[in-house]
Amino acid sequence: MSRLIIVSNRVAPISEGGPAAGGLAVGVYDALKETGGMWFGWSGEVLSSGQPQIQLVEHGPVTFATVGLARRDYDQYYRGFSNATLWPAFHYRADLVHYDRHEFEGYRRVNAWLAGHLVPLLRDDDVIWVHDYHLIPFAEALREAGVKNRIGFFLHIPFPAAQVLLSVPPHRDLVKALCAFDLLGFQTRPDLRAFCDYIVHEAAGQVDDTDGTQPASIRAFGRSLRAAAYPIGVYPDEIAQLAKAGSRGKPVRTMKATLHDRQLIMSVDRLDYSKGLVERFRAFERLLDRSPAFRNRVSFVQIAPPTRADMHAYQDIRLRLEAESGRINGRFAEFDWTPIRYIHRQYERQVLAALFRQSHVGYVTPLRDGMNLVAKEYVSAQDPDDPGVLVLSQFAGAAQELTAALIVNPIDVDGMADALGEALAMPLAERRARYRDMIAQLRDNNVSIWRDNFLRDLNRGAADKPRAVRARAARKAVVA
Ligand code: ADQ
Repeated sequence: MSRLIIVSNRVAPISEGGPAAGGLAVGVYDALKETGGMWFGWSGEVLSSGQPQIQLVEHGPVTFATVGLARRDYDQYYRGFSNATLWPAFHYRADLVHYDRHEFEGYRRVNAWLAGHLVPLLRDDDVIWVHDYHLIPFAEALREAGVKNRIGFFLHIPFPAAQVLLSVPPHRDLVKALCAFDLLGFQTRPDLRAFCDYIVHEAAGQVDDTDGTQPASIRAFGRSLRAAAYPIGVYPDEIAQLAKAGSRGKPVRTMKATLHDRQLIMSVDRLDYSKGLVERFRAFERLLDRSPAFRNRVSFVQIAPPTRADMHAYQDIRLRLEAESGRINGRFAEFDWTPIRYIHRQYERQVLAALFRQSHVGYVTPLRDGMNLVAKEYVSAQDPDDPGVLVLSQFAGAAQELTAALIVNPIDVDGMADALGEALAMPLAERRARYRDMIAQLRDNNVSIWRDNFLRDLNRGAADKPRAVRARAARKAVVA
Protein backbone atom coordinates (compact mmCIF):
# COMPACT_ATOMS: atom_id res chain seq x y z
CA MET A 1 0.00 0.00 0.00
CA SER A 2 1.29 3.48 -0.82
CA ARG A 3 2.26 5.71 2.07
CA LEU A 4 0.13 8.80 2.61
CA ILE A 5 1.85 12.17 2.97
CA ILE A 6 -0.32 14.93 4.44
CA VAL A 7 0.88 18.49 3.93
CA SER A 8 -0.85 21.31 5.78
CA ASN A 9 0.15 24.75 6.99
CA ARG A 10 -0.04 23.65 10.62
CA VAL A 11 0.51 20.11 11.83
CA ALA A 12 -2.00 19.06 14.53
CA PRO A 13 -0.37 18.90 17.99
CA ILE A 14 0.03 15.27 18.99
CA SER A 15 -0.50 13.77 22.43
CA GLU A 16 -0.31 10.08 23.43
CA GLY A 17 -3.68 9.10 21.93
CA GLY A 18 -3.29 11.07 18.67
CA PRO A 19 -4.04 14.66 17.70
CA ALA A 20 -5.38 16.87 20.50
CA ALA A 21 -7.94 18.57 18.22
CA GLY A 22 -10.92 16.63 16.91
CA GLY A 23 -12.58 16.10 13.55
CA LEU A 24 -10.34 16.66 10.60
CA ALA A 25 -7.11 16.01 12.52
CA VAL A 26 -8.42 12.71 13.87
CA GLY A 27 -9.84 11.65 10.49
CA VAL A 28 -6.58 12.33 8.72
CA TYR A 29 -4.48 10.76 11.49
CA ASP A 30 -6.57 7.55 11.29
CA ALA A 31 -5.76 7.28 7.58
CA LEU A 32 -2.06 7.89 8.27
CA LYS A 33 -1.98 5.13 10.88
CA GLU A 34 -3.57 2.71 8.42
CA THR A 35 -1.21 3.28 5.51
CA GLY A 36 1.78 4.61 7.42
CA GLY A 37 3.10 7.94 6.32
CA MET A 38 3.98 11.44 7.24
CA TRP A 39 2.39 14.71 8.28
CA PHE A 40 4.45 17.64 7.08
CA GLY A 41 4.09 21.37 7.73
CA TRP A 42 4.95 24.46 9.74
CA SER A 43 5.60 23.87 13.45
CA GLY A 44 3.93 27.15 14.42
CA GLU A 45 7.29 28.58 15.58
CA VAL A 46 8.50 31.94 14.30
CA LEU A 47 12.29 32.20 14.52
CA SER A 48 13.90 35.57 15.09
CA SER A 49 17.36 34.22 14.22
CA GLY A 50 19.12 31.14 12.92
CA GLN A 51 18.21 28.68 10.16
CA PRO A 52 14.97 26.72 10.57
CA GLN A 53 15.68 23.00 10.97
CA ILE A 54 13.27 20.21 10.14
CA GLN A 55 12.15 18.17 13.18
CA LEU A 56 11.11 14.54 12.73
CA VAL A 57 9.04 12.84 15.45
CA GLU A 58 7.84 9.23 15.07
CA HIS A 59 4.52 8.04 16.48
CA GLY A 60 4.21 4.38 15.46
CA PRO A 61 3.87 4.25 11.66
CA VAL A 62 3.42 8.03 11.39
CA THR A 63 6.24 10.57 11.15
CA PHE A 64 5.54 14.18 12.06
CA ALA A 65 7.87 16.46 10.11
CA THR A 66 7.74 20.12 11.10
CA VAL A 67 9.80 23.19 10.40
CA GLY A 68 9.79 26.73 11.86
CA LEU A 69 9.44 29.90 9.79
CA ALA A 70 11.76 32.88 9.75
CA ARG A 71 10.07 36.16 10.74
CA ARG A 72 10.08 37.57 7.19
CA ASP A 73 8.56 34.34 5.82
CA TYR A 74 5.85 34.36 8.48
CA ASP A 75 5.02 37.99 7.66
CA GLN A 76 4.91 37.54 3.89
CA TYR A 77 3.56 34.00 3.49
CA TYR A 78 1.26 33.61 6.51
CA ARG A 79 0.13 37.03 7.77
CA GLY A 80 0.49 38.62 4.37
CA PHE A 81 -0.60 36.80 1.24
CA SER A 82 -2.42 33.86 2.93
CA ASN A 83 -4.40 35.75 5.52
CA ALA A 84 -4.57 39.36 4.33
CA THR A 85 -5.10 38.58 0.60
CA LEU A 86 -6.46 35.08 0.02
CA TRP A 87 -8.59 34.69 3.17
CA PRO A 88 -10.70 37.85 2.63
CA ALA A 89 -10.93 37.37 -1.15
CA PHE A 90 -12.03 33.74 -0.88
CA HIS A 91 -14.63 34.79 1.72
CA TYR A 92 -16.03 37.39 -0.69
CA ARG A 93 -14.59 40.35 1.25
CA ALA A 94 -12.97 42.15 -1.65
CA ASP A 95 -13.20 45.32 0.50
CA LEU A 96 -10.69 43.83 2.96
CA VAL A 97 -8.24 42.44 0.40
CA HIS A 98 -4.75 43.83 0.90
CA TYR A 99 -2.17 43.12 -1.78
CA ASP A 100 1.57 43.51 -1.82
CA ARG A 101 3.61 41.98 -4.63
CA HIS A 102 6.51 41.19 -2.27
CA GLU A 103 4.17 39.19 -0.06
CA PHE A 104 3.02 37.15 -3.04
CA GLU A 105 6.68 36.51 -3.90
CA GLY A 106 7.22 35.47 -0.27
CA TYR A 107 4.21 33.15 -0.47
CA ARG A 108 5.65 31.42 -3.52
CA ARG A 109 9.14 31.37 -2.04
CA VAL A 110 7.96 29.71 1.18
CA ASN A 111 5.91 27.14 -0.76
CA ALA A 112 8.99 26.26 -2.83
CA TRP A 113 11.17 26.18 0.28
CA LEU A 114 8.74 23.88 2.13
CA ALA A 115 8.48 21.66 -0.96
CA GLY A 116 12.28 21.49 -1.03
CA HIS A 117 12.26 20.15 2.54
CA LEU A 118 9.70 17.51 1.66
CA VAL A 119 11.34 16.18 -1.51
CA PRO A 120 14.21 14.27 0.19
CA LEU A 121 11.69 12.57 2.50
CA LEU A 122 9.52 11.23 -0.36
CA ARG A 123 9.37 7.71 -1.70
CA ASP A 124 8.42 6.81 -5.27
CA ASP A 125 4.91 5.60 -4.63
CA ASP A 126 3.87 8.03 -1.88
CA VAL A 127 0.49 9.67 -2.36
CA ILE A 128 0.59 13.35 -1.35
CA TRP A 129 -2.46 15.21 -0.03
CA VAL A 130 -2.03 18.97 0.40
CA HIS A 131 -4.50 21.03 2.45
CA ASP A 132 -5.76 24.56 2.09
CA TYR A 133 -5.11 28.02 0.72
CA HIS A 134 -1.67 28.53 2.24
CA LEU A 135 -0.28 25.87 -0.08
CA ILE A 136 -1.82 26.51 -3.51
CA PRO A 137 1.61 26.60 -5.29
CA PHE A 138 2.89 23.50 -3.48
CA ALA A 139 2.31 20.96 -6.29
CA GLU A 140 3.81 23.31 -8.88
CA ALA A 141 6.91 23.60 -6.69
CA LEU A 142 7.12 19.81 -6.33
CA ARG A 143 6.64 19.33 -10.08
CA GLU A 144 9.40 21.84 -10.81
CA ALA A 145 11.62 19.71 -8.59
CA GLY A 146 10.73 16.70 -10.77
CA VAL A 147 8.29 14.95 -8.41
CA LYS A 148 5.91 12.67 -10.34
CA ASN A 149 3.86 11.30 -7.44
CA ARG A 150 0.07 11.65 -7.23
CA ILE A 151 -0.73 14.98 -5.57
CA GLY A 152 -4.19 16.01 -4.40
CA PHE A 153 -5.40 19.28 -2.90
CA PHE A 154 -8.37 20.02 -0.65
CA LEU A 155 -9.58 23.59 -0.20
CA HIS A 156 -11.20 24.04 3.23
CA ILE A 157 -12.52 27.54 2.52
CA PRO A 158 -14.91 28.67 -0.25
CA PHE A 159 -13.69 29.08 -3.83
CA PRO A 160 -14.96 32.51 -4.87
CA ALA A 161 -16.93 33.47 -7.96
CA ALA A 162 -14.63 34.42 -10.84
CA GLN A 163 -15.48 38.13 -10.61
CA VAL A 164 -14.35 38.15 -6.96
CA LEU A 165 -11.22 36.14 -7.63
CA LEU A 166 -10.23 38.69 -10.28
CA SER A 167 -9.71 41.17 -7.43
CA VAL A 168 -6.58 39.20 -6.43
CA PRO A 169 -3.93 40.50 -8.85
CA PRO A 170 -2.09 37.18 -9.39
CA HIS A 171 -5.36 35.20 -9.83
CA ARG A 172 -4.12 33.60 -13.00
CA ASP A 173 -0.91 32.34 -11.37
CA LEU A 174 -2.97 30.86 -8.55
CA VAL A 175 -5.38 28.97 -10.79
CA LYS A 176 -2.52 27.79 -12.99
CA ALA A 177 -0.77 26.52 -9.85
CA LEU A 178 -3.92 24.65 -8.81
CA CYS A 179 -3.86 22.91 -12.18
CA ALA A 180 -0.53 21.24 -11.25
CA PHE A 181 -2.43 18.97 -8.83
CA ASP A 182 -3.93 15.69 -10.05
CA LEU A 183 -7.13 16.07 -8.05
CA LEU A 184 -8.77 19.16 -6.54
CA GLY A 185 -11.35 18.81 -3.78
CA PHE A 186 -13.81 21.56 -2.88
CA GLN A 187 -16.28 21.66 0.00
CA THR A 188 -19.44 22.09 -2.10
CA ARG A 189 -20.79 21.94 -5.65
CA PRO A 190 -21.10 25.77 -5.80
CA ASP A 191 -17.35 26.04 -5.03
CA LEU A 192 -16.58 23.51 -7.75
CA ARG A 193 -18.83 25.41 -10.17
CA ALA A 194 -17.02 28.67 -9.38
CA PHE A 195 -13.67 27.04 -10.14
CA CYS A 196 -14.94 25.51 -13.40
CA ASP A 197 -16.43 28.84 -14.39
CA TYR A 198 -13.02 30.49 -14.03
CA ILE A 199 -11.38 27.71 -16.05
CA VAL A 200 -13.83 28.10 -18.93
CA HIS A 201 -14.37 31.87 -19.00
CA GLU A 202 -11.09 33.30 -17.73
CA ALA A 203 -8.51 30.64 -18.63
CA ALA A 204 -9.91 29.38 -21.95
CA GLY A 205 -9.78 25.85 -20.53
CA GLN A 206 -12.15 22.92 -20.93
CA VAL A 207 -14.33 21.24 -18.34
CA ASP A 208 -15.94 17.90 -18.88
CA ASP A 209 -18.36 17.92 -15.98
CA THR A 210 -20.51 14.98 -15.02
CA ASP A 211 -23.64 14.64 -12.95
CA GLY A 212 -21.51 14.86 -9.80
CA THR A 213 -20.98 11.10 -9.41
CA GLN A 214 -17.47 11.30 -10.93
CA PRO A 215 -14.90 14.09 -10.68
CA ALA A 216 -15.00 16.60 -13.54
CA SER A 217 -12.11 16.39 -16.03
CA ILE A 218 -10.35 19.66 -16.60
CA ARG A 219 -7.83 20.79 -19.19
CA ALA A 220 -6.18 24.18 -18.78
CA PHE A 221 -2.70 25.75 -18.95
CA GLY A 222 -1.51 22.65 -20.83
CA ARG A 223 -2.37 20.42 -17.86
CA SER A 224 -5.04 17.79 -17.16
CA LEU A 225 -6.57 17.22 -13.78
CA ARG A 226 -9.83 16.30 -12.08
CA ALA A 227 -11.96 18.15 -9.55
CA ALA A 228 -14.97 17.34 -7.38
CA ALA A 229 -16.88 18.40 -4.25
CA TYR A 230 -16.10 16.43 -1.07
CA PRO A 231 -18.06 17.99 1.81
CA ILE A 232 -16.07 17.46 5.00
CA GLY A 233 -17.87 15.73 7.88
CA VAL A 234 -17.53 14.97 11.59
CA TYR A 235 -17.84 11.80 13.68
CA PRO A 236 -21.44 12.35 14.86
CA ASP A 237 -21.68 9.36 17.21
CA GLU A 238 -18.41 10.17 18.95
CA ILE A 239 -19.58 13.77 19.47
CA ALA A 240 -22.92 12.54 20.88
CA GLN A 241 -21.03 10.42 23.41
CA LEU A 242 -18.75 13.29 24.37
CA ALA A 243 -21.79 15.52 24.82
CA LYS A 244 -23.53 13.01 27.07
CA ALA A 245 -20.43 12.42 29.17
CA GLY A 246 -19.71 16.15 29.47
CA SER A 247 -23.23 16.96 30.63
CA ARG A 248 -22.34 15.82 34.15
CA GLY A 249 -19.21 18.02 34.24
CA LYS A 250 -18.72 21.21 36.24
CA PRO A 251 -18.83 23.74 33.37
CA VAL A 252 -22.27 22.53 32.29
CA ARG A 253 -23.61 22.37 35.84
CA THR A 254 -22.42 25.94 36.41
CA MET A 255 -24.01 27.11 33.18
CA LYS A 256 -27.34 25.46 34.07
CA ALA A 257 -27.31 26.96 37.56
CA THR A 258 -26.80 30.47 36.20
CA LEU A 259 -29.48 30.08 33.50
CA HIS A 260 -32.31 29.49 36.00
CA ASP A 261 -34.49 27.68 33.44
CA ARG A 262 -34.01 30.34 30.78
CA GLN A 263 -33.64 29.09 27.21
CA LEU A 264 -30.11 29.07 25.82
CA ILE A 265 -28.89 30.19 22.38
CA MET A 266 -25.33 29.07 21.70
CA SER A 267 -22.67 30.10 19.19
CA VAL A 268 -19.03 28.98 18.92
CA ASP A 269 -16.61 30.42 16.35
CA ARG A 270 -13.06 31.49 15.90
CA LEU A 271 -13.19 35.28 16.19
CA ASP A 272 -13.17 36.13 12.48
CA TYR A 273 -14.94 38.75 10.36
CA SER A 274 -16.23 35.99 8.06
CA LYS A 275 -18.35 34.52 10.85
CA GLY A 276 -21.01 37.27 10.85
CA LEU A 277 -20.86 37.94 14.58
CA VAL A 278 -21.91 41.60 14.51
CA GLU A 279 -25.03 40.84 12.43
CA ARG A 280 -25.78 37.91 14.71
CA PHE A 281 -25.64 40.10 17.83
CA ARG A 282 -27.91 42.65 16.18
CA ALA A 283 -30.46 40.00 15.23
CA PHE A 284 -30.60 38.85 18.85
CA GLU A 285 -31.09 42.47 19.87
CA ARG A 286 -33.90 42.77 17.29
CA LEU A 287 -35.61 39.72 18.80
CA LEU A 288 -35.53 41.29 22.29
CA ASP A 289 -36.65 44.59 20.88
CA ARG A 290 -39.64 43.23 18.99
CA SER A 291 -40.71 40.49 21.42
CA PRO A 292 -40.52 41.63 25.06
CA ALA A 293 -41.76 38.17 26.14
CA PHE A 294 -38.26 36.82 25.44
CA ARG A 295 -36.56 39.34 27.76
CA ASN A 296 -35.13 37.66 30.84
CA ARG A 297 -36.37 34.34 29.34
CA VAL A 298 -33.46 33.62 27.01
CA SER A 299 -29.67 33.97 27.20
CA PHE A 300 -27.24 34.03 24.29
CA VAL A 301 -23.73 32.63 24.85
CA GLN A 302 -21.12 33.44 22.21
CA ILE A 303 -17.77 31.67 22.61
CA ALA A 304 -15.17 33.20 20.30
CA PRO A 305 -11.47 32.71 21.04
CA PRO A 306 -9.22 35.25 19.31
CA THR A 307 -7.20 34.11 16.29
CA ARG A 308 -4.65 35.94 14.10
CA ALA A 309 -4.64 38.58 16.82
CA ASP A 310 -1.56 40.29 15.33
CA MET A 311 -3.58 41.41 12.28
CA HIS A 312 -5.41 44.71 12.09
CA ALA A 313 -8.69 43.33 10.69
CA TYR A 314 -8.91 40.92 13.63
CA GLN A 315 -8.23 43.62 16.23
CA ASP A 316 -10.95 45.64 14.55
CA ILE A 317 -13.62 42.91 14.66
CA ARG A 318 -12.82 42.28 18.32
CA LEU A 319 -13.35 45.94 19.20
CA ARG A 320 -16.62 46.07 17.24
CA LEU A 321 -17.97 43.02 19.00
CA GLU A 322 -16.99 44.22 22.43
CA ALA A 323 -18.77 47.50 21.68
CA GLU A 324 -21.90 45.71 20.36
CA SER A 325 -22.23 43.25 23.25
CA GLY A 326 -21.67 46.08 25.75
CA ARG A 327 -24.27 48.26 24.05
CA ILE A 328 -26.91 45.50 23.82
CA ASN A 329 -26.32 44.33 27.39
CA GLY A 330 -26.46 47.93 28.61
CA ARG A 331 -29.80 48.31 26.87
CA PHE A 332 -31.55 45.15 28.10
CA ALA A 333 -29.70 43.67 31.11
CA GLU A 334 -31.43 43.39 34.48
CA PHE A 335 -29.97 42.74 37.97
CA ASP A 336 -30.33 38.99 37.48
CA TRP A 337 -29.89 38.67 33.70
CA THR A 338 -27.13 39.41 31.17
CA PRO A 339 -28.60 38.87 27.67
CA ILE A 340 -25.28 38.21 25.84
CA ARG A 341 -22.38 36.39 27.45
CA TYR A 342 -19.43 36.90 25.20
CA ILE A 343 -16.51 34.63 26.09
CA HIS A 344 -13.05 34.92 24.54
CA ARG A 345 -11.52 31.56 25.10
CA GLN A 346 -10.91 28.04 23.89
CA TYR A 347 -12.78 25.14 25.51
CA GLU A 348 -12.22 21.39 25.44
CA ARG A 349 -14.28 19.55 22.84
CA GLN A 350 -16.19 17.73 25.51
CA VAL A 351 -17.27 20.94 27.21
CA LEU A 352 -18.41 22.47 23.91
CA ALA A 353 -20.32 19.34 22.93
CA ALA A 354 -22.06 19.25 26.33
CA LEU A 355 -22.98 22.94 26.08
CA PHE A 356 -24.42 22.32 22.60
CA ARG A 357 -26.57 19.56 24.06
CA GLN A 358 -27.94 21.89 26.75
CA SER A 359 -28.82 24.68 24.36
CA HIS A 360 -32.17 25.19 22.65
CA VAL A 361 -30.72 26.89 19.60
CA GLY A 362 -27.42 26.49 17.74
CA TYR A 363 -26.92 29.88 16.13
CA VAL A 364 -24.44 29.50 13.24
CA THR A 365 -24.59 32.42 10.85
CA PRO A 366 -21.30 33.05 9.00
CA LEU A 367 -21.30 35.54 6.13
CA ARG A 368 -19.25 32.91 4.24
CA ASP A 369 -17.80 29.61 5.35
CA GLY A 370 -16.26 26.71 3.47
CA MET A 371 -18.23 24.20 5.52
CA ASN A 372 -18.58 25.18 9.21
CA LEU A 373 -18.01 22.17 11.40
CA VAL A 374 -19.64 23.83 14.41
CA ALA A 375 -23.04 23.42 12.68
CA LYS A 376 -22.38 19.69 12.27
CA GLU A 377 -21.04 19.36 15.81
CA TYR A 378 -24.13 21.12 17.20
CA VAL A 379 -26.53 18.68 15.51
CA SER A 380 -24.40 15.67 16.49
CA ALA A 381 -24.42 16.68 20.17
CA GLN A 382 -28.22 16.84 20.53
CA ASP A 383 -30.37 14.57 22.66
CA PRO A 384 -32.48 12.67 20.07
CA ASP A 385 -35.51 12.77 22.41
CA ASP A 386 -35.34 16.51 23.01
CA PRO A 387 -33.14 18.11 20.34
CA GLY A 388 -32.35 21.79 19.90
CA VAL A 389 -32.81 23.69 16.63
CA LEU A 390 -30.03 24.73 14.26
CA VAL A 391 -30.31 28.24 12.77
CA LEU A 392 -27.87 28.17 9.87
CA SER A 393 -26.57 30.68 7.32
CA GLN A 394 -27.29 29.90 3.70
CA PHE A 395 -23.65 30.88 3.02
CA ALA A 396 -22.10 28.12 5.14
CA GLY A 397 -21.13 25.08 3.06
CA ALA A 398 -23.01 23.00 5.63
CA ALA A 399 -26.32 24.51 4.41
CA GLN A 400 -25.99 22.42 1.23
CA GLU A 401 -26.45 19.28 3.33
CA LEU A 402 -28.28 20.39 6.49
CA THR A 403 -31.40 21.53 4.69
CA ALA A 404 -33.60 20.69 7.70
CA ALA A 405 -32.00 23.55 9.66
CA LEU A 406 -33.76 26.93 9.76
CA ILE A 407 -31.80 28.50 6.91
CA VAL A 408 -31.24 32.27 7.13
CA ASN A 409 -29.55 35.04 5.21
CA PRO A 410 -26.93 36.34 7.70
CA ILE A 411 -27.28 39.97 6.68
CA ASP A 412 -31.07 39.94 7.08
CA VAL A 413 -31.31 40.98 10.73
CA ASP A 414 -35.13 40.78 10.79
CA GLY A 415 -35.12 37.39 9.06
CA MET A 416 -32.65 36.04 11.64
CA ALA A 417 -34.72 37.45 14.53
CA ASP A 418 -37.78 35.67 13.04
CA ALA A 419 -35.82 32.40 12.83
CA LEU A 420 -34.63 32.72 16.45
CA GLY A 421 -38.21 33.27 17.61
CA GLU A 422 -39.40 30.29 15.57
CA ALA A 423 -36.59 28.07 16.91
CA LEU A 424 -37.25 29.00 20.55
CA ALA A 425 -40.95 28.17 20.17
CA MET A 426 -40.66 25.10 17.91
CA PRO A 427 -42.81 22.12 18.99
CA LEU A 428 -41.03 18.91 20.00
CA ALA A 429 -42.34 16.83 17.05
CA GLU A 430 -40.93 19.28 14.53
CA ARG A 431 -37.58 19.50 16.35
CA ARG A 432 -37.29 15.72 16.32
CA ALA A 433 -38.17 15.43 12.63
CA ARG A 434 -35.60 18.07 11.67
CA TYR A 435 -32.96 16.44 13.88
CA ARG A 436 -33.58 12.96 12.39
CA ASP A 437 -33.14 14.31 8.89
CA MET A 438 -29.86 16.08 9.75
CA ILE A 439 -28.27 13.33 11.85
CA ALA A 440 -28.93 10.78 9.07
CA GLN A 441 -27.15 13.09 6.67
CA LEU A 442 -24.17 13.46 9.03
CA ARG A 443 -23.87 9.69 9.49
CA ASP A 444 -23.99 9.14 5.72
CA ASN A 445 -21.03 11.45 5.21
CA ASN A 446 -18.81 11.29 8.27
CA VAL A 447 -15.19 12.40 8.21
CA SER A 448 -13.89 8.88 7.36
CA ILE A 449 -16.18 8.73 4.34
CA TRP A 450 -15.04 12.19 3.24
CA ARG A 451 -11.37 11.17 3.50
CA ASP A 452 -11.89 7.77 1.83
CA ASN A 453 -13.80 9.31 -1.08
CA PHE A 454 -11.04 11.83 -1.72
CA LEU A 455 -8.24 9.26 -1.46
CA ARG A 456 -10.14 6.76 -3.62
CA ASP A 457 -10.42 9.34 -6.41
CA LEU A 458 -6.81 10.42 -5.99
CA ASN A 459 -5.59 6.80 -6.16
CA ARG A 460 -7.96 5.89 -8.97
CA GLY A 461 -6.19 8.42 -11.16
CA ALA A 462 -2.90 6.63 -10.38
CA ALA A 463 -3.99 3.51 -12.26
CA ASP A 464 -4.64 5.56 -15.43
CA LYS A 465 -1.26 7.27 -15.47
CA PRO A 466 2.15 5.58 -15.71
CA ARG A 467 4.74 7.17 -13.49
CA ALA A 468 7.82 6.71 -15.62
CA VAL A 469 10.01 9.24 -13.96
CA ARG A 470 10.36 8.80 -10.26
CA ALA A 471 10.97 11.20 -7.47
CA ARG A 472 14.48 10.05 -6.67
CA ALA A 473 16.29 12.00 -9.37
CA ALA A 474 14.41 15.09 -8.31
CA ARG A 475 15.35 14.58 -4.72
CA LYS A 476 19.02 14.79 -5.58
CA ALA A 477 18.47 17.95 -7.57
CA VAL A 478 16.71 19.76 -4.75
CA VAL A 479 19.02 18.65 -1.97
CA ALA A 480 22.07 19.73 -3.92
P1 ADQ B 1 -12.71 27.16 10.71
O1 ADQ B 1 -12.88 28.47 10.04
O2 ADQ B 1 -11.81 27.17 11.87
O3 ADQ B 1 -12.25 26.00 9.70
P2 ADQ B 1 -15.04 25.47 11.60
O4 ADQ B 1 -15.39 24.58 10.48
O5 ADQ B 1 -16.25 25.96 12.32
O6 ADQ B 1 -14.25 26.77 11.16
O7 ADQ B 1 -14.11 24.67 12.59
C1 ADQ B 1 -13.72 25.19 13.82
C2 ADQ B 1 -13.36 24.05 14.77
O8 ADQ B 1 -12.79 24.66 15.92
C3 ADQ B 1 -14.59 23.27 15.22
O9 ADQ B 1 -14.26 21.93 15.35
C4 ADQ B 1 -14.92 23.92 16.57
O10 ADQ B 1 -15.53 23.05 17.51
C5 ADQ B 1 -13.56 24.35 17.06
N1 ADQ B 1 -13.70 25.55 17.91
C6 ADQ B 1 -14.23 26.74 17.58
N2 ADQ B 1 -14.25 27.58 18.64
C7 ADQ B 1 -13.71 26.90 19.67
C8 ADQ B 1 -13.47 27.19 21.06
N3 ADQ B 1 -13.82 28.35 21.65
N4 ADQ B 1 -12.88 26.25 21.81
C9 ADQ B 1 -12.55 25.05 21.25
N5 ADQ B 1 -12.78 24.72 19.99
C10 ADQ B 1 -13.35 25.61 19.19
C11 ADQ B 1 -11.94 25.91 8.30
C12 ADQ B 1 -12.96 26.51 7.34
C13 ADQ B 1 -14.32 25.90 7.59
C14 ADQ B 1 -14.23 24.38 7.44
C15 ADQ B 1 -13.10 23.82 8.27
C16 ADQ B 1 -12.87 22.33 7.99
O11 ADQ B 1 -13.01 27.93 7.51
O12 ADQ B 1 -15.30 26.42 6.69
O13 ADQ B 1 -15.46 23.80 7.88
O14 ADQ B 1 -11.88 24.49 8.00
O15 ADQ B 1 -12.74 22.07 6.63
